[in-house]
Amino acid sequence: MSDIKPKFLEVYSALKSELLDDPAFEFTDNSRQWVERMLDYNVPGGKLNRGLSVIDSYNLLKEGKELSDDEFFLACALGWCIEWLQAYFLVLDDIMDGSHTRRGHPCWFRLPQVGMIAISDALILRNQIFRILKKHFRGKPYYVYLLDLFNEVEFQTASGQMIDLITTLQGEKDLSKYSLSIHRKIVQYKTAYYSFYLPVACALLMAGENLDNHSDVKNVLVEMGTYFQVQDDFLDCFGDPEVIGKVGTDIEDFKCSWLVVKALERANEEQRKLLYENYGKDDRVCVAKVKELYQTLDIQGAFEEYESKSYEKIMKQIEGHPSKAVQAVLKSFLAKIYKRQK
Ligand code: GPP
Ligand code: MG
Ligand code: MG
Ligand code: MG
Repeated sequence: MSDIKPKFLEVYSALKSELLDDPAFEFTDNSRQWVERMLDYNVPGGKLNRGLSVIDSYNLLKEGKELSDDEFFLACALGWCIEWLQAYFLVLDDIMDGSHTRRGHPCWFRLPQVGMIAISDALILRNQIFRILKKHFRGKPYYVYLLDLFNEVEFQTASGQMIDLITTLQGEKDLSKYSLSIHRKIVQYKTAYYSFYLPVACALLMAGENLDNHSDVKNVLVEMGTYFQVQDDFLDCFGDPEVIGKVGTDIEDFKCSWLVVKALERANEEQRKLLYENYGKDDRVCVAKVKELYQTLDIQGAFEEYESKSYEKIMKQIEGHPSKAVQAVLKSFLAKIYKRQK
C-alpha cells in the first residue's frame, strides 16, 4: 500500500500540469501561478486514504492479476478526482464551520490574500474533476456511469452538509431535536457516500461492474462511513490537534455531533441544563464546561463501546458477502480506519 504513494503523487503532478495547460490560464501567468499554489495547498496534503483506496480496491478486484501501466494510471486518476472533490468540499466546509486550521496549516480562506476568493477556487476545483474525467475516460464504456456517480455523490454530500448546517441554525438553538437518527442521516449524507462508497464504486466501474448489482456493498460502505464520521466527531473534541491537523469547532458551532447526542442520552436534569446553557457558545469557559461534562458522563467510554460494536457489526456484514475479492476490498478499507487517531 505505502509503496504506491510516491507513484500516486507522480500522477498528481502529471494531472496538475495538464490542468495548468488549459487555455483558460494562458492569458496571464498570474492565474496559472494562483491555481498551482491553490492546488498544492489544498489537494495533496491529506492522508490520501480515499484516493489510494481506488487503486487498492481495483487491485483486489483484479485478484492478483497485475495492473498494466495504463490501468494503474487510470486508477490513480480516479483516486485524484476523489481527492479533488475532497479539497473542494473542505475549502467550503472550513468557511461554513468557521474553522481555523486544516492539515496542520491555516484553512485556505484564512490566508490574507485568499479570503473569499476561496469560493471561486472551490468552483475551479469542482470543475477540474470533470476535466480530468473527460480527458482520460471519455472513450471508456463506463464514462457516463462515472459522470453520473460523481454527480450523484456530490448531490448527496451537499444535502448532508445542508442538513448539518440547518440543524445548527442560530436563534433556533434547540438541543431537544438532536437524536441518533438525525445524526445518522447527516453523517450518512455528508461523509459516507463520498468518502467510502465513491472510491469503491470507481474501482467497480473500472472493473466493468454494474453498480446496480452492488447495493449490498454500498450498504456496508455507508455503515463504515458512519463509523468514520463518529470517529471524526470524537476526535474533534478528544483528538490531539497536532495529530489530526485541525482544531475542533463542533461545540462552538452547536453541531449535532455524536458526542452531544450521547451526552443528552446520559445526562440527568441538572446536566442537561448545563448543556443547554453552554453548548454552541464561542466562549472558552462554556466549551470547557461541556468538555468537563463529557468526562463526567464518560462519553469516551461510550465511544469505545460504540467503536467495538460497530466494528463487529461491519465485519459480520462483510463476511456475509458472497465474493471473497469484494470481502478483501471491504476488509482492507475497514483496517485503515479502525481505531484511527487521525
Ligand atoms: C465533514 O464534516 C463533511 C464534509 C467535509 C462535507 C462538506 C460538504 C460540502 C458540500 C461543503 P466536518 O465539518 O465534521 O469535517 P471536519 O471535521 O473535517 O471539518
Ligand atoms: Mg468542518
Ligand atoms: Mg462541517
Ligand atoms: Mg468534524
